[in-house]
Amino acid sequence: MGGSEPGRDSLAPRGDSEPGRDSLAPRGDSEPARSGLEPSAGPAPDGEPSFHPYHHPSAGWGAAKTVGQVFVRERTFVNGPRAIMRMNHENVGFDCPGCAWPDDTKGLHLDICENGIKHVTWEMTPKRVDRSFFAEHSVTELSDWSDFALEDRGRLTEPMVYDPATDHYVPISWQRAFDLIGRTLRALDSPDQASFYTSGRLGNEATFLYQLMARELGTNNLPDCSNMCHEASGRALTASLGTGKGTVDLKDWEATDALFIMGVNAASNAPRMLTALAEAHRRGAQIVHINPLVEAAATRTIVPHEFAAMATFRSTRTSTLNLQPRIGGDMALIRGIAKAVLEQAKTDAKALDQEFVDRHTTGFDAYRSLCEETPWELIEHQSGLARDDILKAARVYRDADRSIISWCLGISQHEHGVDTVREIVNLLLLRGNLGREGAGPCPVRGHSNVQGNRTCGVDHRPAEAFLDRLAEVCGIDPPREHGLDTVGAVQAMHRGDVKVFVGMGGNFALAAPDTPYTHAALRNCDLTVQVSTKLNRSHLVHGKQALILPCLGRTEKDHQREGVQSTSVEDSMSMVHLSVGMKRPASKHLLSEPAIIAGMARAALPDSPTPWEWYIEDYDRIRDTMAQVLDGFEDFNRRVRLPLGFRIKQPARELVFRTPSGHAEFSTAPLPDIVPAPGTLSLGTMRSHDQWNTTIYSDNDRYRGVKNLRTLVFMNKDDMRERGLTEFDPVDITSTAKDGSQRHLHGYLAIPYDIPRGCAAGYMPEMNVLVAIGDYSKQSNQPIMKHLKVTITPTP
Ligand SMILES: Nc1nc2c(c(=O)[nH]1)N[C@H]1C(S)=C(S)[C@@H](COP(=O)(O)OP(=O)(O)OC[C@H]3O[C@@H](n4cnc5c(=O)[nH]c(N)nc54)[C@H](O)[C@@H]3O)O[C@H]1N2
Ligand SMILES: Nc1nc2c(c(=O)[nH]1)N[C@H]1C(S)=C(S)[C@@H](COP(=O)(O)OP(=O)(O)OC[C@H]3O[C@@H](n4cnc5c(=O)[nH]c(N)nc54)[C@H](O)[C@@H]3O)O[C@H]1N2
Ligand SMILES: [Mo]
Repeated sequence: MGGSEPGRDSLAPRGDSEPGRDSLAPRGDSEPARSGLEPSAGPAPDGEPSFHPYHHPSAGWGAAKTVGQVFVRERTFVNGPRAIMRMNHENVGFDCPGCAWPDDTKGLHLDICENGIKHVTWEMTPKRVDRSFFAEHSVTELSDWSDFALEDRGRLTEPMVYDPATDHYVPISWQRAFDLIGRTLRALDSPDQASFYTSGRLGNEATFLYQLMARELGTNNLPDCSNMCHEASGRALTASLGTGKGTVDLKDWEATDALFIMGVNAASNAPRMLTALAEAHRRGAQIVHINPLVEAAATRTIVPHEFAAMATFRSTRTSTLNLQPRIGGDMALIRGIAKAVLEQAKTDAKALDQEFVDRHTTGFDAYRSLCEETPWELIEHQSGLARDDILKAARVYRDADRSIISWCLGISQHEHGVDTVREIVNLLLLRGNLGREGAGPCPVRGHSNVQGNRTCGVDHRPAEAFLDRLAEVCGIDPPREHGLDTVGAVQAMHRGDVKVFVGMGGNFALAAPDTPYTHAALRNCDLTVQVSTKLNRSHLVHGKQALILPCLGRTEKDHQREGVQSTSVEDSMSMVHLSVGMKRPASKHLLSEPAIIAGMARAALPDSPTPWEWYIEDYDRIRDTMAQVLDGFEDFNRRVRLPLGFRIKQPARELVFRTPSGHAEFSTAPLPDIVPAPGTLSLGTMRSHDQWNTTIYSDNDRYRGVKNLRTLVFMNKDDMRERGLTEFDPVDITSTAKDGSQRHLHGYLAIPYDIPRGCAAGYMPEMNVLVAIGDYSKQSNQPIMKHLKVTITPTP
């Protein structure tokens, strides 16, 4: 693999938008244009871009081959497989740092997937970024490297501080780093001039300490990656059901009659779902995939741990019906299914669970009227689907005794994400698909502990009851006014209202919308602090003062005074369990995340009543405090050590609704008009198979048939023809924001793809250049990353 050499293109946009140092890259001088004119986050391509639609089952040998290549590339051929055997094992191993899909309840011994393995080996690499590396490369020079090249240099080894005189990062002791943070925070006019970001990898114990530190300082400025993924789901479920989470678990997946899988690329982003889909298909469950793209999980799979199937190439179907709505058309589709169910209920009482509706819900009559009043023509036009196809899905739903509806970013990252998730709940309520085995709503969360972060207090809109308990147990006086979320924090930094940014993991500079704007915002800070495992863009786009604080990864042993420590995580289905690292740390100078937080907190709050140092000696002590503050964490230390851990009770699962009415509440939002204006397209940004958010493993996207190319745009062939485009023609993409401002990408290559007319798709994080900071949903404040309004024209 090439790509680690300097001089690669940086992702950061060039020239016109921002004169910062990202744009110094003399793009294309050192190398001939690879794919397009715009830089990509990926490595140098191995060869020419190619596109051949993929017709094989997902997982299987393609995945096995990639895993072998990953071990070789990361030079972890001995340690890699050994670590994998310890992953996702009941309480003796570490939790896969990849996605939030739950572990197999039967304690399956190879409950792993290709992308989880990539993720673990990425962290386990023997390559190191040490002080000599930083002495050799200035920040200006590193800014020209690709994002792949930055992370590919390996693990960070010691704390570093930016030296403006030389433009290099130089070593700093942990204590001096903490002192700098403490001094800067104490000098602020108000604690609200600081913001504390969390990426969803952070364990529960560290999360609890992190929010405690922020609130003790006096701010609720706790933006997190949930603000960009499932904020809409949380808001919708809270409004409808009085809980911010899904209500189903894996046992429900095993018992359900019908699965509706909406807006998720499971084969790449939650690959262990493939096992559940294959199993469901084998026992005759119906599986309906709803996605503008027919993703790999919507065809066939070879179940990863079934060796006989691997040997004989025997695949299992994972779909019984695929529907391809237009981008943003899901709400209309769900409305159509509900309308069909209600129409049938006029002659067939069994179509509707009237008893459930009467007993447990409010607002049914208004919702029924709304469905009746919504004409089929509108539903067809807005969903982009023919009535007959919608009726097929309605039939599946009506014939199933138990249904689960599952979704991810294809539903949430929209202007109307909250309304759409509420519409999903409406549909479930009609047939009493809640509070019983095999039925309910099931958002698929992203990062491995993103759900646990919220549960343990990272929330810019904390509930009063939670703050009361925190105040009482921890003896602090937490602020009551809501804090800033991701978009709010970027805007506040841009204005100069927030002067300190702390990132607990993640890569904010690339993950957040409107890349040039976000970069300007970060540069405007007095101090940026990034707690990270690997070098990334957020270290190079920094404040006037900047720190890189390297931490232990999840695979690594965490030694503290009272012995080796474990941390806990919560998966997508509310299971909380322990994770214990087993590898020797990448460097002896690394600290654990809880220890880094405690160090920052003590420096910023010298008189704090919180026993920060004592907590770090033994994380059981943190858990004892958490047990007193958090709902559902009673007896935390004992229960988290049970095989498989414990499940946090979901009141809605027990048909207890903490809503104003005490019932599940139907919603009656009008259908939005999401059809693109003539000449424009709706563009969604998404992940390739070979990336983890801003971490790019290669320029390939196996299941979509793409090799050596990230600067691409998937288009309907008729939309291409209309623009005089053929495969691989370079195009310019212009997005128009709500405020009329425009953003551009040049020289992306057009790929004809099976996607509805009027729709287009390409990769994040590169396409964040097109997402205007002001284009967030009014319902959730989530950036609208799945529905950009764009024009696409041939590059002149
Ligand atoms: N390997 C790997 N795993 C990951 C991640 C990763 O980067 N790599 N990221 C993790 C994180 S943080 C998250 S949040 C999740 C993200 O998991 P996904 O939600 O699968 O993420 P995306 O790649 O953005 O894919 C969005 C899917 O929604 C579809 N879609 C787009 N617009 C619409 C629409 O309007 N309607 C419908 N019905 N579908 C639509 C797209 O075609 C695509 O299949 O994955 C997690 N798991
Ligand atoms: N256009 C567009 N933008 C998007 C999205 C989209 O679909 N479209 N998706 C959004 C979503 S859902 C999300 S979740 C965000 C992702 O946003 P983030 O969570 O901010 O980004 P990641 O790429 O997951 O972060 C990768 C970095 O995490 C650090 N890291 C890895 N492991 C650890 C660890 O154990 N501890 C610590 N402290 N650091 C670690 C490494 O340094 C690595 O460089 O992106 C969002 N941005
Ligand atoms: Mo996410």
